[in-house]
Amino acid sequence: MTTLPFPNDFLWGAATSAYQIEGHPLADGAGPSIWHRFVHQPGRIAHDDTGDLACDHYHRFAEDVALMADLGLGAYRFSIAWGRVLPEGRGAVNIKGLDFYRRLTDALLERGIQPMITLYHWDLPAALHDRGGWLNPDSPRWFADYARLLFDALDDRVPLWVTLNEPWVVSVLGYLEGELAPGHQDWFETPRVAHHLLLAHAEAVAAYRASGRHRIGLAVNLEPQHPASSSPDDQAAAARRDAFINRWFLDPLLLGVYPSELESLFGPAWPGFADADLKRIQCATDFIGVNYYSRGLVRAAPNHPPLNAVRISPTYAPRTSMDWEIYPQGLTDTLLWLKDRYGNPPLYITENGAAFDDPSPCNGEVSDPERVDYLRTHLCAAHAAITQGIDLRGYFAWSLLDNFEWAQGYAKRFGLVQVDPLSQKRTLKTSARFYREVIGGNGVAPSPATG
Ligand code: GBH
Repeated sequence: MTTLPFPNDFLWGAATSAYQIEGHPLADGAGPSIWHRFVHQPGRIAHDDTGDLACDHYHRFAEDVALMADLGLGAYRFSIAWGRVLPEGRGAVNIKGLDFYRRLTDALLERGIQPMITLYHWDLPAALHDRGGWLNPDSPRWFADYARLLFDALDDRVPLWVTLNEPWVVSVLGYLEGELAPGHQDWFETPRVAHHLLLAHAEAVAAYRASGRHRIGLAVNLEPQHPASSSPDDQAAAARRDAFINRWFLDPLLLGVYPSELESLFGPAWPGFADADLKRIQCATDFIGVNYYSRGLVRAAPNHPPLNAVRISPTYAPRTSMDWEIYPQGLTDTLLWLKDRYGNPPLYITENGAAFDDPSPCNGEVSDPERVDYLRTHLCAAHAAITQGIDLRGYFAWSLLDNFEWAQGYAKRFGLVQVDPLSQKRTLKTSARFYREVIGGNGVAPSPATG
């Protein structure tokens, strides 16, 4: 069986985020986040699950770093809870919170695992939300000040930084659909939040250029949008959704303009933005982080403003337990699209993975053949894009651990490692062993080896 080889210095990693794994969100003087508030509102989260304990990573990080070393990871992407470090979001520093991330970073480095730090994975300090949060025009400066603090504390040891995770999700699922914190449903707020997030990214990059010695980028969720039929209405709906999801943040960042479709979609809710802001936003980002899970199959839906389009679930196709279609070709297409549209930027796949209903452990292992298959086919898809000239530097599986899957709580499981939410016991899944082999061989076999 031939193995598809990856580039020599390719970085193999896994990813998590603070609120999803750490637990103890108020420990050691931390300030509450909008997520802490949100999960404690009844009915927001499936089964009213919370991140109060999550994977107890705050206390078990050493054990988890040992697991990472056991898998042979070369890198680990984690996020910092802003409110642990700055309980009020700005002002006084909480040294105990900062120390947690210092100890985690040092534990990784001792095992030869490169840290990739995400500064913002959705857990805005509640104190800042009370001042308007991302709607406040000062929010980019708050973020840059927080970022500078972390650069000063950790840049000597951290080679890769991500400013924001999925600003589209923050803007649209947090402020338009209300499925995620802070749970607003307001067309007028959404483009303003998006704009402040872009400025926040730009301000943090500018701060990094003044003192940072390594590389900084942005992580975006990308999903090709395909029409559900050949009808012109469905085709137009898919094109609208492509501008809305895939180009909203990358066009201004890399081309200096918002997609023109957005203004017509939002109509009176689109505020129009100063040229000076757009100049500032078009900043030299060192890499783009790609979070890829699936594609969208789109149908025109006149009664669904602002997009007048809905995503349908293709019942004939294989899907994960999130009901997302398994569509590896979309990863190849997405990576090639980035190369063609934006001039071959350096890329990392900062998230890729799947939720399945895993069985209980048997003989000390959890059998998850569907996840193995998902990883294998998506790694092959990434490899196909590499052979066509994209500049892919690394791959981070989502996720290291079964964790708190936001609005879905603990019911949806993305981990390479199973975590029993009661006993906190960690058990490797077959996919973890599969991934260890991929890392060890720096390559992937296109189909299961036989004999
Ligand atoms: C990621 O976001 C998160 O970064 C991570 O924290 C999370 O645990 C992980 O995925 C798994 O969910 O067609 O309008 O319904 C998820 C990115 C963006 C993927 C929205 C699904 C559907 C858009 N998601 N997308 S829509």
